Amino acid sequence: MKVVHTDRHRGHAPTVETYLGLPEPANEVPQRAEIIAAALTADDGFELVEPTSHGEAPILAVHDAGLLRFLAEAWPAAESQRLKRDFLVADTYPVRAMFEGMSDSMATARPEPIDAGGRAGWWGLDSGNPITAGTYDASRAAVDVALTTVDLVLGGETAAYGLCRPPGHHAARAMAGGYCFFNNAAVAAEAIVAATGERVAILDVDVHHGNGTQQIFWRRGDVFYASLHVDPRQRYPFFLGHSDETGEGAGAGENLNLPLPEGTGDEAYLAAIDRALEAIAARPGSIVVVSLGFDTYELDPIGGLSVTTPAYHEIGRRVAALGRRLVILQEGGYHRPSLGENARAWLRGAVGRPFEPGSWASGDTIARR
Ligand code: OKP
Ligand code: ZN
Repeated sequence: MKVVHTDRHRGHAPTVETYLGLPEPANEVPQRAEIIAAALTADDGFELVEPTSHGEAPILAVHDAGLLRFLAEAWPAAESQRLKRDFLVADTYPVRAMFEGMSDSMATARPEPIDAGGRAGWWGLDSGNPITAGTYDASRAAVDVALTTVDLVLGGETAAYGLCRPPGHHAARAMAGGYCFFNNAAVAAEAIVAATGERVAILDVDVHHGNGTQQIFWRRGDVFYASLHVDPRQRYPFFLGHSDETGEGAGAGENLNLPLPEGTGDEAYLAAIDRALEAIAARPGSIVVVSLGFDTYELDPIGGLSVTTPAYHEIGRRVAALGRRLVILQEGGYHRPSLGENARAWLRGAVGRPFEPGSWASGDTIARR
């Protein structure tokens, strides 16, 4: 299987994120992608290739031009304001209740702030998403990784894997958040629709609900979004991801949320995967975009579910058994010692190779139960 990867992700290198107002070690760090790339390099079934540049147009097909402009300008603007810190997070967010009773245009057509902290609130969802000096370039590279993975599959590969970093599924049309800046999977799905005229399904198996992907395709009948995730009342992004969110307009019935209670293990998770796969199989189309997260893992520090390494192999196998071509794009996964093995297991399952667990860097054996 071809693996699209570039060192440009390293530009986004936060060391700290804020959580409930206090600094903590960052979760979404360069080492995540390095560990996965190393594990796949060591397995001779994978071939690493560099992405090619695809420009701004495919991004602007799903994102507001203002978001792109903000992300390009955020760091230089923070520097010229002489903010003495090595990352930017918002000061103030335009929360709905601020505009209660006022017409919609009061919330949507106020002038964009000039101050970096206000502007980050205008374009951002949460205070745990640091923007650093290299964030914009790394985020553009992640989109190029996703689009190059699409090119490989449109060019005839049955499945290809894009090692996107930073991830993308929390980024909405006009909003960054949750370690995400551009929605790599949404850009990919849109590019597939544009190139093929076919319907596309997105299967999101990151532990968090992909609120951004849901939002982008909410009224679209040509892109089906199915997501398995921990109950949003218990985890980020908190305000979307419930099972009664099914889409509207042309997209009515084309959004499937399968929230799972904290602690859910392999058996119930695999049953939910089958529900999502049945829904995809019932719809036309020959390509599935997978938003692949390993933060469902039993030891993930922020996840909350309890999926194991052998289950990842089985999930990859079942997804491939759809008989559709797969554009597999990396989202989250924060238990770094297991990331390489979990990626190998999933991707080997997806190409019909046997589960052959290696060992983690830590030497832990829990993955082999
Ligand atoms: C991104 B993706 C942890 C706070 C976590 C944001 C989580 C974003 C996850 N202390 N806040 O879906 O893996
Ligand atoms: Zn996640």
